[in-house]
Amino acid sequence: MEDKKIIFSGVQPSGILTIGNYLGALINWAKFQDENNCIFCVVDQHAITIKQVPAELRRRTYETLAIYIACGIDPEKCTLFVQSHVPAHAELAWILNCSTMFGELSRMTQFKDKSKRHHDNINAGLFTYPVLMAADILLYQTDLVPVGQDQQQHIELARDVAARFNQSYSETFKIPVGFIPKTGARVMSLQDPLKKMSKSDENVNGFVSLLDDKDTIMRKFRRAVTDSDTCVRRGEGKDGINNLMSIYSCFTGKTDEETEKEFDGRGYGEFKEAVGIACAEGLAPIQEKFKELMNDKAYLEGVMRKGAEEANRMARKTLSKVYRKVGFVGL
Ligand code: AQP
Repeated sequence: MEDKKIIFSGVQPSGILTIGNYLGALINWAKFQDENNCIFCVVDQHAITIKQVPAELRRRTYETLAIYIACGIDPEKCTLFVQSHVPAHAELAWILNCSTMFGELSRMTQFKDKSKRHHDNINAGLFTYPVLMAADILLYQTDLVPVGQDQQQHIELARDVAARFNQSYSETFKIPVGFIPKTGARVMSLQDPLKKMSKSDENVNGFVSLLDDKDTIMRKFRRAVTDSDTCVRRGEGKDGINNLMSIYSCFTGKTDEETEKEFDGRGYGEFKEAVGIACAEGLAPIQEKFKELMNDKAYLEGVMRKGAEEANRMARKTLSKVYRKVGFVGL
């Protein structure tokens, strides 16, 4: 049992999860759950770095948890919890803030992107977001963090901060490693294939939400921005088609060669149709399970409660070690 690896990851309840969140992160989480100690969190404290409507945040927290379970993450095998139910995250983040340099945080591309997108609300939380994320990961002595490509820089920061803390105060944190999938690590917007697909994109045609119905999914793929070529083949400058080919591969398991052969002599229109169908079929069972779960709030709250107890126990252990190391008086 002792050689089981600890896996930690989370998603912000800042919108309905997209196929980017699913293919970049969630789809891999379930693969780890039989062999490892998996801890998956709904990171509501991260979500408020961008303005949220409180009632929507509350609803989306339930929805995100329900989506985790609907995607096959089993609460009997994993610890599933909500970040704000475990105060140690915010507490450790404060300590780590004091071991993180302003310059390091200034280099984070997500901060730069989000401050551009939300220029009227460049708050300190948005700036220190990666420190809270480091706390999330380090509290559980995590070995592996399955995330999409966009989080790689934040994982690097978590590693640097952990190593620095260990060096200053003696061995305290395990140094985590990021797990980034080969396909699906960076699903791009359907409207701007140079931009990452994001659940909070103001252009709803840019993303496919996990809860979109079949007609909506088909419409979004039909409208997907491509290029003036007609040949379904990967290539430079064919970002839209490259993206659709990755999505198709994730949902069907087909290689690029197989896809190119399948659509040889057929146009983009037919290919978009096929991607839409594959996606809608892949999401249908998740949507069905999701609906069932959302009708049983008591069950979801039971999962949250049990998860919070387990997570609090693990997190407290690391936090008290940290408090001792930095010289806080324990009573
Ligand atoms: N487009 C994507 N392709 C692959 N993976 C992605 N992830 C997000 N977008 C893509 C992965 O999903 C996990 C959870 O992300 P998050 O919600 O914590 O934050 P995010 O990366 O900022 O995701 P969004 O959808 O872009 O959220 P908003 O719009 O609220 O900022 C992470 O593992 C992430 O890599």
